[in-house]
Amino acid sequence: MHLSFIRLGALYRCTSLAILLVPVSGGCGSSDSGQNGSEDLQLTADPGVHQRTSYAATQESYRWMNRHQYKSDDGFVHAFGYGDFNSDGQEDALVFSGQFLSFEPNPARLTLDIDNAATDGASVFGDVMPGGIHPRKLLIGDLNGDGDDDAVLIDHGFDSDPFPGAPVVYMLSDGAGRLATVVDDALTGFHHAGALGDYDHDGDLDLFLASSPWQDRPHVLLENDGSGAMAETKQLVGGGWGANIWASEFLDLDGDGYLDLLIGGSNGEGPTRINWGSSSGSYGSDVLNLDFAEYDTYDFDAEDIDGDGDRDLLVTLADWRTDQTILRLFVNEGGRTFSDQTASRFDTASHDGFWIDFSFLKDVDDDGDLDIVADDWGNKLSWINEGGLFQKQPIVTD
Ligand SMILES: [Ca+2]
Ligand SMILES: [Ca+2]
Ligand SMILES: [Ca+2]
Ligand SMILES: [Ca+2]
Repeated sequence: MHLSFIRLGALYRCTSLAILLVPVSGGCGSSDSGQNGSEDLQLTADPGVHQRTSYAATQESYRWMNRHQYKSDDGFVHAFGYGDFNSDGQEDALVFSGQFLSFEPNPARLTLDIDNAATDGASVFGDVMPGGIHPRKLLIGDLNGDGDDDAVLIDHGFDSDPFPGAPVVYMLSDGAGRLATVVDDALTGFHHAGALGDYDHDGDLDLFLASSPWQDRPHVLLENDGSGAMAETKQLVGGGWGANIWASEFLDLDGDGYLDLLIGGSNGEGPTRINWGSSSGSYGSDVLNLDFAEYDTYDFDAEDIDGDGDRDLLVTLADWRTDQTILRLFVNEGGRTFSDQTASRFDTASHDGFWIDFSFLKDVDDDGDLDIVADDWGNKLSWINEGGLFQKQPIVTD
């Protein structure tokens, strides 16, 4: 059963090309100043900017764990992440579960030192755990620049009419091994996706927050003041994308030193879109659209899969009618062109279990190349990379 099935918002469709994808310039939202509130920051290219993202933090720290052990029998887990939240040098796991059609916040679970003692970490929050109503994604990164991991909860709230939304919840380190919870009620909305990245190259992590334009809550870019406090910019991403966004990541896909912003939703309402970053620090004037027909886009991953030094793109899709997952692999051919090599690199590029909320590219069999791993409702699902061909493995049940 889909957790988020509404499809509201304006139709917003641009030119889409399949198979061999070529650059699209000046497409949708072709005006890059004025009307969409874009900034003109005159940034210098930064080869390290890709690493200052929640995508990179998640990719680096991801490991398989049955996150569903932290939910109740009638609940679910999408929002989870790994980091060192109490500053002791050991990896911790922070998990937000939820319950269907609930209005009540569900307390998070923090497990400290998951490799050794695996103790409950409520004390890190002063024994008052932050909660989520329908948590969708947890963003990890150092928001306040003290070297300790912080987190941002993306939550869409009660999943039925009138979709009252949920606030953004920040969890910020205090430098002494504790996290302070900051609930931003002003940013209440149907938040299904978000991403952290230093889009303005000033060294701190900024926030892209997908919201609910059909409730007059636009998707927004927020700028960090360096302390973890976020202020809305006037930039409307993608020239005012009017539909829901189910997936978003900041990452440098073309490797030019500017963060690109990848967004996707219900592809019947609009294409999945790569908003190319530039020295202006704004998004929407230069895009590459990916047409996935009627599928929904749930996740993006970008790593060097073919070993030629550039980032290739894995898109995780779902057929909302059947819950079938469909993977699509686009190999980077340089010059912002990509070839769809799904057919030649997968034995089976689909999955018929529970829909996959997030995929991860990790070397799970320690042979030096990247495999694909995902979660099917607490069961491990993987595609092992054998010489460039991804071979689907039987599900592993804990
Ligand atoms: Ca911090
Ligand atoms: Ca910044
Ligand atoms: Ca880029
Ligand atoms: Ca590559």
